Amino acid sequence: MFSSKSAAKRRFQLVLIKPSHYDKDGYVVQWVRSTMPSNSLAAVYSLALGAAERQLLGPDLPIDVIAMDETNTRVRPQAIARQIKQNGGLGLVGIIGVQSNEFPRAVDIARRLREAGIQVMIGGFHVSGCLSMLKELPADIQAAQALGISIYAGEAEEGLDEVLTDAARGELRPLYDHMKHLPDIGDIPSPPFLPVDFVRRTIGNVTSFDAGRGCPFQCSFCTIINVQGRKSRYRSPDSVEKILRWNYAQGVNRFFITDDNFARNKDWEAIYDRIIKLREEDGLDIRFCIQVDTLCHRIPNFIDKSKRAGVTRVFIGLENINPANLIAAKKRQNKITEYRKMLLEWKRVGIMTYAGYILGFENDTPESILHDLEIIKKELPLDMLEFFVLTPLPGSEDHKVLYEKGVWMDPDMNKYDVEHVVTAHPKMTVEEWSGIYQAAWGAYYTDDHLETIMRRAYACGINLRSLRTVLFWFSSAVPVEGLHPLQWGIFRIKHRRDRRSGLPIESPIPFYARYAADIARKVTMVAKRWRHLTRILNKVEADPNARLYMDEALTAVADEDSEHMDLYTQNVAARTAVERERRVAAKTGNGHVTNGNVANGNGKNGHDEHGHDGNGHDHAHHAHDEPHPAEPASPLV
Ligand code: B12
Ligand code: SF4
Repeated sequence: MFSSKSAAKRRFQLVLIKPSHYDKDGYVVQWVRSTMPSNSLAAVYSLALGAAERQLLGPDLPIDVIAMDETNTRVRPQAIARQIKQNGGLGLVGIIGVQSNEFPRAVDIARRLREAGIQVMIGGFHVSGCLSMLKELPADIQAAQALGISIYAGEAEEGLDEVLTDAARGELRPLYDHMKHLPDIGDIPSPPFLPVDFVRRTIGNVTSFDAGRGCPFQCSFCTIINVQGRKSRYRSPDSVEKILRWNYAQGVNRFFITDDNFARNKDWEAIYDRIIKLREEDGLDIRFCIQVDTLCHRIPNFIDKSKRAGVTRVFIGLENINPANLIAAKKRQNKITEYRKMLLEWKRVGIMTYAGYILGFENDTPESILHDLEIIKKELPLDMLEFFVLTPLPGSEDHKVLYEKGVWMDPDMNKYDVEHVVTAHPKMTVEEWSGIYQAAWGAYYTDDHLETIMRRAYACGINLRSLRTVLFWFSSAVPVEGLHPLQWGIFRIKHRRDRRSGLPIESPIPFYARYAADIARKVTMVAKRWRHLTRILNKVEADPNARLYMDEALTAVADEDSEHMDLYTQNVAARTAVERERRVAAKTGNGHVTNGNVANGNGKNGHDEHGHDGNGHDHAHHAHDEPHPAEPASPLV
């Protein structure tokens, strides 16, 4: 628990909690150290500190801001209620950045606070998504309001002051709806920030911030465009510099930029230029992980400037390799004919790639998914692949359509973590769909393929020791913990009494016996997997020819690919997509079929025909992304 506090009699207590969610047994998912600090919490915490510094509630009512992230800190509603009462009884608990899968836990926390007479408000993607897409409030949000929980939809940048003022008068409204007006975040005085003690509860020396919000594309499964809009809103380079310097001054120098698509941040270049100046002229050792789309390589300078700006890892929304699925999901900007070229470009500069892959599009079957994974392993020069179950997340067009048609969707929001099947599929039973999600991890991260990934990386100058950590994390989370890698952490904490409402509190002996057995099993598995990856790493490093490694995936993109590569020939949809791109290429005078047009956003076309062989041997970046020796490396930056 971290608080900004000074002495006075009556003090307004603002407690900000980023909630976790429940595991399959109804216990809170919590770690000694969790994956990374929440930017939603950083954003609201910083705005709240700003309000406290401005003495928003007057000189006689100072504000203490206390933040906690439940993924690494136990939340004790009674202790919070006590603290508010001890400080004069005025306060608000804000439950922050609540995703759909976290909503049941958020309500459980709120219920106990409401019973103690404390004012509580819930904000974040679940409530914002529902308000933006549905005609009426869904039952779970109405039930929360019936408990006296106030709901905040939309962004806090222009609405937090009003909330605090109302809360100080004890007059919170049941609903604050800011969905119609998306605030300008360019130069706000309080951009996202969390103190270093907070960052230390997560892995690595990493914090997160959003350099922008919004994405121009229109994927039907996406919530972001309906909550944050399709127009790019972004922080100024000055504001980004402020965030970086604040963190650098407290010893935090790794950053996850949370923009869902940093390549479509309209000001990406000015932001990069500022970061490059900080690195190259002012000597700040800062590094980044970003998220981009599959056409980012077509934006002039984007990849080269990413490298110079200290990007070490990049998340890419690959989603699927069957064009029929991509078209059905309105993900038209994803062109399979661009995938290899884009991945080779990242390889050329030695940046690790993580691709998201969604399972359960309408043409998917267990067999087709396994078949597609083999193609990916053979033909795409990709490092990490992470799997998601296609989920109608509240806030997405998919959810809205099913909701309005009255199609069954699982009412338990705790399952909307993109790992559970929550609706029906035209070609797979629920068991088949869940089964193939579990099986996909093992099918991609086989021993042979782990070695291939390391060999490709070594040949491209990627630091193998950093890669080992990331491969370990992404290949082990599901088999060891049964959780997606983005939800994993170091050492699972389970509190017997922190169980989902409605489930019984277990007696201590069976609970602790199972907990201890679980820990022993996991520690053994983790040690075994780490040793195994180390053996593969040593084998690759000991091979005198390892730098010369070459395979089909690393081979330069060529016209003939479309005749023999399975990626382009495996089915009618793939062949049609190649034909279409061939026609576009002929019209625009571009040589390769891999030269489709950028559909939207920064859309600068037809550039950058380097013909790299993906084997750039840019060994200058060796050891660059090594973590501090005393710090467990982050799987993200
Ligand atoms: C970074 C990120 C993460 C990070 C960190 C989480 C975080 N919140 O920072 C990590 C990696 C941990 C993560 C994990 C997951 N994530 Co995530 N994540 C994001 C991402 C890309 C950015 C979050 C962010 O910083 N947004 C910017 C902030 C400032 O916006 P915000 O959260 O809406 O907060 C603003 C307002 O809502 C409001 N507000 C919020 N709370 C409150 C409270 C009060 C009192 C008030 C007044 C205002 C207020 O003010 C804030 C400032 O303006 C979002 C997409 C997105 N664009 O937001 C997905 C997103 C939130 N994640 C999503 C999902 C599904 C997941 C995972 C389930 C995926 C997985 N299988 O691993 C896990 C679940 C984690 C868990 N439960 O343990 C979904 C949630 C959709 C939904 N309807 O639930 C999103 C929207 C992406 C998507 N696919 O649609 N995620
Ligand atoms: S590219 Fe990503 S952020 Fe943009 S609409 Fe599609 S899923 Fe959403």
